[in-house]
Amino acid sequence: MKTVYSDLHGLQDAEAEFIRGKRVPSFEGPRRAELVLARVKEAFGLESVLERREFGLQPLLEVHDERMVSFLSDFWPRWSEENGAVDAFPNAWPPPRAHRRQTQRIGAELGRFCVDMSSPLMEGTWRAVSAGADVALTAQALVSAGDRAAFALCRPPGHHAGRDYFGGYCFLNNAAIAAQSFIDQGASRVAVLDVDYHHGNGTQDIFYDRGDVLCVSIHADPTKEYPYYLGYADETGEGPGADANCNLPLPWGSDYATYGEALVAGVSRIKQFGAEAVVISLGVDTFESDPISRFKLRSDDFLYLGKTIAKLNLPTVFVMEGGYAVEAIGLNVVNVLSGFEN
Ligand code: SP5
Ligand code: ZN
Repeated sequence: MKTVYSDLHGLQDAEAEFIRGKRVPSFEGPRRAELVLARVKEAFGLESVLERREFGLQPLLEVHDERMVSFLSDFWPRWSEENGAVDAFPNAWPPPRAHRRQTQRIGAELGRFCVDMSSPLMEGTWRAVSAGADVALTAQALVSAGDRAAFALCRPPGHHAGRDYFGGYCFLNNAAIAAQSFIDQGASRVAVLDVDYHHGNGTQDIFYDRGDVLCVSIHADPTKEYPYYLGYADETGEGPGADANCNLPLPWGSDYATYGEALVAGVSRIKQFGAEAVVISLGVDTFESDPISRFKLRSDDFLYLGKTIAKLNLPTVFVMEGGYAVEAIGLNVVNVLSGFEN
């Protein structure tokens, strides 16, 4: 399997995030992708890694609000002129029923789009995240040109980014952008299977009222875990998207015995739906030693995860999402991909 990678991800390099009132070193950083890349090269060979091609803004605007995309691309000069070269966190958010009229303060506008305190904007954010979207689109293009599968080694991740908001370390929804691209190339039904520990709230948000993209997410119970406000089993889609959303929340402490059952259920939903291609939001933060998560998957379990996904027998784009146990992230990702291939 080919892997698509761009080192521009390194421009998103947050020093810190805020967890339970404390400023702590960011769990999401460049080392994650570097370590995955190193393992991929060992497992699949140096020549299996390709640079991204550039696709421009249009594919981003198919799934994201134009105002958010231009906010992200134009943010830094305005912010740094006012505040200096300091990572940008919001400190105000519009309450429910607030006015939509634009303020004259960049920090106040930031709170309209940024939903939490884990995802600072910095000088290189736009270049990093637009390169990440191109990585996903390049992998999608390989698959649409006939490769059975490809791995988009995206960083930062994307599945928490909705149509017009970002957060959870995510800015542009790489998996949604790839899924939409299959549709734009003529597929009538596509599925996104999100195996990250956290609910793929952004992806769900983007496709919730659409019947052409089925979203299936297996994740920790949102009553206890980020993203909290979405990810419940009774969210099944609306309008033309009725019954095209499937959430499979699992309790803290779930191991592969429990996880594997949900995975088989999710995979059979995708078969039933009649998807012509699948995009996997590949987070490995379900790993037992993940520092911010509470599932109990072992490294070998990721082989089975990959094997089960392969049973779909569909053109498959893997898109990197979470996973913060950096010492094992490369092994866990490569296990999914190898399990899929063998
Ligand atoms: C893509 C992705 O995996 N994003 C995850 C964002 C999670 N942000 C909230 C983290 C809350 C951590 N709470 C538990 C801390 C244990 N020390
Ligand atoms: Zn996650």
